[in-house]
Amino acid sequence: MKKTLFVLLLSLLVVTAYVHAENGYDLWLRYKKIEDPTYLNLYRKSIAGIHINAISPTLLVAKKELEMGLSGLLGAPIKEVGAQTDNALIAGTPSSSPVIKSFLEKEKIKTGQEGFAIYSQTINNKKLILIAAETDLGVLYGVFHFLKLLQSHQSIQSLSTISIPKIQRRILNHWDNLNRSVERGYAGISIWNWHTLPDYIDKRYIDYARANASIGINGTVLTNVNASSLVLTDPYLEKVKALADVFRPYGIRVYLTAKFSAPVEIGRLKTADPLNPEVIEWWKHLCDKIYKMIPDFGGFLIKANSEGQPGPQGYGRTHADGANMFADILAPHGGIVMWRAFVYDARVQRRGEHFEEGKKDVAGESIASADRFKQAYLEFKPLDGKFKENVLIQVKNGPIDFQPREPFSPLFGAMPNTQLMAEFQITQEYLGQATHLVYQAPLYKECLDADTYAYGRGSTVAKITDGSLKKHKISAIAGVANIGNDINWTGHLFGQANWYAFGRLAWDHTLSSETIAEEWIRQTFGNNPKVLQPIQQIMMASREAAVNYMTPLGLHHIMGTGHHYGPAPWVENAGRADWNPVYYHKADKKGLGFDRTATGSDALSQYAPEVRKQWENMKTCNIEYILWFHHVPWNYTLSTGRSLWDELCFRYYSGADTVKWMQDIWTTVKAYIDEERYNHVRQLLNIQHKEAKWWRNACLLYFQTFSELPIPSHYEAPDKTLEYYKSLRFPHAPGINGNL
Ligand code: BDP
Repeated sequence: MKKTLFVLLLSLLVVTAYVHAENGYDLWLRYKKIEDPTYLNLYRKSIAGIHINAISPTLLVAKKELEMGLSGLLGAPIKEVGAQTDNALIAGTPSSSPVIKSFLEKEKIKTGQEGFAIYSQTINNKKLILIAAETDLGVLYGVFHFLKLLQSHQSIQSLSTISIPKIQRRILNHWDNLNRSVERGYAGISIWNWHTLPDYIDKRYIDYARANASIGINGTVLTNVNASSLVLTDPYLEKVKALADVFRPYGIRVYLTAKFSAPVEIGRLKTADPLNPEVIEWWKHLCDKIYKMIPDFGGFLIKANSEGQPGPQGYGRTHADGANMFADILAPHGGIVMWRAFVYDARVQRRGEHFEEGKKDVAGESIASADRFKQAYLEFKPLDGKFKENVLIQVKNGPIDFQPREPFSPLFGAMPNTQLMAEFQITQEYLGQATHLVYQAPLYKECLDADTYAYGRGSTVAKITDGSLKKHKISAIAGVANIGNDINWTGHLFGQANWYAFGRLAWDHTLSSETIAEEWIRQTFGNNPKVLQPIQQIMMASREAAVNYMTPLGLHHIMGTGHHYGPAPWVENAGRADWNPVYYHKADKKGLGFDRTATGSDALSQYAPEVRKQWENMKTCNIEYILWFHHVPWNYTLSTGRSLWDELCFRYYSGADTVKWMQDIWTTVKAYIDEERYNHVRQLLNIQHKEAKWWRNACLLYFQTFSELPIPSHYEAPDKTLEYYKSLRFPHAPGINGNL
């Protein structure tokens, strides 16, 4: 008897532990049984069973997902029913289902290549829910949308939704190396286990595909932009093919990074000159091979003549020559070239060289007016209109490098005859890496909604990226992934929200950050308002807080060298002038900030007159960008009524205080979520608060050596000296090659 009781108790314990164990692996696709009886009964009543004629691999995975999702959410296995059953849920395309066919025809609904329609219909006196699309992939997207409605307690009574993505290619960029280290990755090692591929298909690959499909991501670049040509060799292509086969039913195409020097490195040619016939032939042969193995291969992402990567300029050719060579080869296969505009090499002096008045750099620009900010525009604008139809120029959101806040890159408004795609960073290289909670939708939106004025008012970065302004043929958007093999995928649980937000905005850039946060929270933590509201508040405040405790008022690039972890505004000895924080903040006795007006580097001249006009005047320049464009005197009175120095103190302190507030708010959700995830976030918020104060103290003490002004006495004084902060070293900080 005792023994039975013990076994019973033990199994109960195991079950409870299982039920409550939430390590984050399931992402936003948790499909837990709906607890609220009102919704549970309503949904059970409205869905008698499902009807999907799974005639293709994509419809099959859609069916499986629906079965898994509904069984989980409704707490009982879902039945398959006939199409004539009252309350049947029917999902399909015109080829898989006559009901769907006549519905789409009757309603004249067009869903295109990837869109879907979800409608409540009464047909022959039977109430039906239809998930209809012209393509199988549209059905899969519709299924995920429908499951989201249930997970987030939405009404499914009178459905009439049509959803079509605004951007065609919604792509993750993995900066993953073949040795499984991840450049700027903070969530473990790469999820691609190259060693066991192609024979071993990790369940993660499938769950990765499900997660991406659920938010509409339809492409993945598997390898680092700092590329290895090895991935283009036969054994690796076999592995790439295995992944492509896994992802195909989920509508995800595989892309690779192509190292420009591959013909020399693995092809034994003497040159990689893009105009050399042998080189062209070599790439052509390679691409023929790839497409035989992977017929839907997406194409190449290329980082060339940037940060030491080889490129066409090494052969006296232009970016256009390089990109077009690939374009011609990929075109017959339907592939595209994503050519990155992240370049800043040519015109900045190396260490030991000095600015010399009148000296000209390679492009004829005076070196004294050099500014890394201007480089991409200077190199790419002259090439506008010179790229082939299947080339996209991939432009980082800002002109420098994924800083906590950047103005939009001037290139977005400068190339009317070129397809431009925006690149965002999901991984938080400069945003606290994987220990800070920073919800990035507001950052993405700030850029996407920015008006370039290039083609009149309303020429937003979003409309340039989605191709609608200039009626471009191909549109795309990229996000640098924050995914690794950590159990919860992203290191910080809230990193998942950034992956989610990128996908949602790639699908529909008009969604608000609040809406996306709400969707994510409901699916990730449940629908209790006592969870939803506080977490949404935390998320919405988090990005501005990070800007304030790291780089307020337009400061940028003042982080530690190499690993980019923590503050180091004092660094002045890095290998290139423009790797040094001092190059960017230009603090001196007079003031702070980079003069990019006509009296300075004149980078502002790269923007449309409307934008330039606003930002070139210290009085009208948004305070958030002021130090991006002006060298502001310490005692200058800003629009807030405070002097620059006082405002700087105010922002640094309020940034760190906001993190304290986030910690307090987080404690209020304790009773309503599982212990595991509660404690995970609680501990990381402690780190974030500690590091926010570190940033604040180190930066203020350093800038104080120039301003010579006191930190107002009502603030808590820094508890360490500037020397202490300067002495800190982090040789094993994660995210740089070799540091796994
Ligand atoms: C910078 C990263 C570096 C990347 C580079 C890039 O520090 O690791 O290789 O961007 O985008 O942000 O190519």
